[in-house]
Amino acid sequence: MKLALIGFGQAGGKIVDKFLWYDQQTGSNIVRSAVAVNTAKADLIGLKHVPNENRVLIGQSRVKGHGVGADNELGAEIAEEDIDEMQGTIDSVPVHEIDAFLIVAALGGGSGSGGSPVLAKHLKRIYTEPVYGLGVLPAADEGGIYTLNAARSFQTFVRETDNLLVFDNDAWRKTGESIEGGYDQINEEIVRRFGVLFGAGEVQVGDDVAESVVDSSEIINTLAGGGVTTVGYATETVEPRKNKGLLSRFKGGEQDDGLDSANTTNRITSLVRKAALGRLTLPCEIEGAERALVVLSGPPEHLNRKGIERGRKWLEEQTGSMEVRGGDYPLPRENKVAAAVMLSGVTNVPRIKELQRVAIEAQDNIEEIRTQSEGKLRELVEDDEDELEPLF
Ligand SMILES: Nc1nc2c(ncn2[C@@H]2O[C@H](COP(=O)(O)OP(=O)(O)OP(=O)(O)O)[C@@H](O)[C@H]2O)c(=O)[nH]1
Ligand SMILES: [Mg+2]
Repeated sequence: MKLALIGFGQAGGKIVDKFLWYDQQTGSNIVRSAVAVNTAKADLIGLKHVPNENRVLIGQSRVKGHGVGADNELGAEIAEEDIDEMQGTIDSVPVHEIDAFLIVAALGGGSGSGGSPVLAKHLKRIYTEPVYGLGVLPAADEGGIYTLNAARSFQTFVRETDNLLVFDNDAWRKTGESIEGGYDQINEEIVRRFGVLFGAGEVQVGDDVAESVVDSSEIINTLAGGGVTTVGYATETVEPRKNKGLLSRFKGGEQDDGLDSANTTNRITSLVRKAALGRLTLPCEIEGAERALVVLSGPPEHLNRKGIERGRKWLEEQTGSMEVRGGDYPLPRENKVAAAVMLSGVTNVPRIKELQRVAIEAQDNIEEIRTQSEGKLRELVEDDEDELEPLF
């Protein structure tokens, strides 16, 4: 399907930049337009692929191009004030050519965390196309303020979007590696997972004929109804037909694909299991997910309807949902088969409960410390007031 991507804040901008890179690499053709919005000038300059004219600096009169320093209330205020500046650039998006908007932001900071729910609300008022969010949660050890920002933004962003796709930095940190150095890899993981899904709905009629190609309407219907979405992914390397053909000809063997269909079916079902039970973009219990979509990508001779059908049935049993869709995404030149599983409307998410608990604790602490220090400052300064005259 075709998307208008809007990256809000530093992480949002970097991830959108990476989506453009992914599009170039794979020819997946999902990004119809890409916009980056930020209060920090340096972050916008640092982008590589987002066109210059689509980089929008907001809040200049308030923060002089230096970011909002993780103050997401300020981020939200600035977004409200400068909504026309953003809209001015979004006006250049050929809306009749897109299937949806996708606003990408990290929820732990300030600009994207505060601004993206404001932008989502605005876009939903103006356009009939769905407005989705892709929200990145902070790692658990980033501290109280990031957690508090994320919990407040999450709550609002879910409400203001047609669906919120979530990626949890905490689940993806590699041990022993600084998260800073790891962001590039994490961002690649993000665009690969969501890219395969959105790319699936972009197969052209007349492309290598698939058994049951996923259409963008199936992605939209899986996301419809709102809530929170998580994505699983698993791959296995296979031998592409070209090499196989050469090899078998060399050996004087059979000329057809020579693939055992039972093997193909088994491989597909086991990949679907691995994808759904392995690490999800937002770890959660898959039982109770309202809707799901299974996409199998890879060389067409390694895909079959029976495998997808079995994987789909298995997912129905596991989630208890009656709305599990499935299909192919043929990629003739790939040397791997991949299963991407999108679980929408998940509700059993311990990580979100924990995030909210820590956020409430942080909020109470911040309030208490503020009251205490006001008292202490008064003690420090006013103790002398009997004996000293203030200057004015
Ligand atoms: N996945 C991912 N997360 C990132 C990246 N950079 C920062 N983060 C996370 O994003 C959060 C900070 O959000 P930023 O996007 O830097 O904040 P911002 O929207 O620019 O807001 P301000 O800097 O406060 O103006 C932290 O929780 C980080 O963990 C990135 O490249 N990838
Ligand atoms: Mg920033």
